[in-house]
Amino acid sequence: MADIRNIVILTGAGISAESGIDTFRDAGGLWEKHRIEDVATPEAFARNPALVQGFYDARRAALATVEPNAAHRSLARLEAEWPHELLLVTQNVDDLHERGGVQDVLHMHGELLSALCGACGARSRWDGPLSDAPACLACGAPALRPDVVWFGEMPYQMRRIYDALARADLFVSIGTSGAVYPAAGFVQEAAASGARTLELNLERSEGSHWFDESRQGRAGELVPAWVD
Ligand code: BJW
Repeated sequence: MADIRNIVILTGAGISAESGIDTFRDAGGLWEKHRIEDVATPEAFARNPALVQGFYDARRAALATVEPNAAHRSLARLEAEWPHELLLVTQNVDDLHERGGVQDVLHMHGELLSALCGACGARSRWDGPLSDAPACLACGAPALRPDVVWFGEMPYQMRRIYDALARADLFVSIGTSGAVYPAAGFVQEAAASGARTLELNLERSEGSHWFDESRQGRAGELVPAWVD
């Protein structure tokens, strides 16, 4: 790593799997139990808000029962010790990176423990059931929605992410299937800027061929081994 200064790390559901959080596309994953069109689009929320809120409320409740794992803690150690620029971008809506000790996490697909005002866009921390959420503190609109990025919506902080990818010397993707854009395209962005690219995943992802190197295994083992 002697010639590396700027690092961008992208994480996905696989990094939280060993903590006991369901991934989306693995066998038994969330998209086997729920149809995307029923729970993860703005149209689904407009059609049946109670169903969508119930889906997210169950995942919020489950979050309180799990703990960060060795992979989350290793990234916290790397962040604390890395002397140059490091941006951790997660597609995950859980808070396990923060609870594992990472100071600065960019949640590009939003956060379970946050509510979003559909009227004015204000975001507020809310860890209770969404049906009990108060009116928006900023504009008074009564109905808040999950603060997550659904299909067809713009992920958060794309400018900051693309700027970091343009400066990156190393891009590392951890525990993501590479099935969802724009995150699936970050490896090509980073490579086009001259970064070295590394994938750490249980199996080869859909975009595995774009990486300079791909290591297969559990994040709880691969990530600490890479950080050390
Ligand atoms: C382990 C492990 C262990 C397991 N250790 N590994 C181009 C072509 C076609 C379509 C599109 C396109 N560009 C955009 C689109 C549309 C769409 C899209 O990508 N569709 C695809 C299905 C093709 N994208 C969007 O709509 C996005 N918005 C958008 O593009 O806006 C326009 C725009 C244009 C230009 C620039 C910027 C924006 C929004 C996407 C929102 C995704 N939302 C979700 C739900 C969030 C809320 C929630 O959590 O409910 O985000 S969907 C779901 O998938 C969730 C995840 O963050 C995301 C990615 O999943 P992830 O993390 O990869 O999980 P899995 O389950 O897929 O994979 C887990 C991996 O871990 C597996 O590989 C396992 O092997 C591995 N693993 N155990 C290590 N122990």
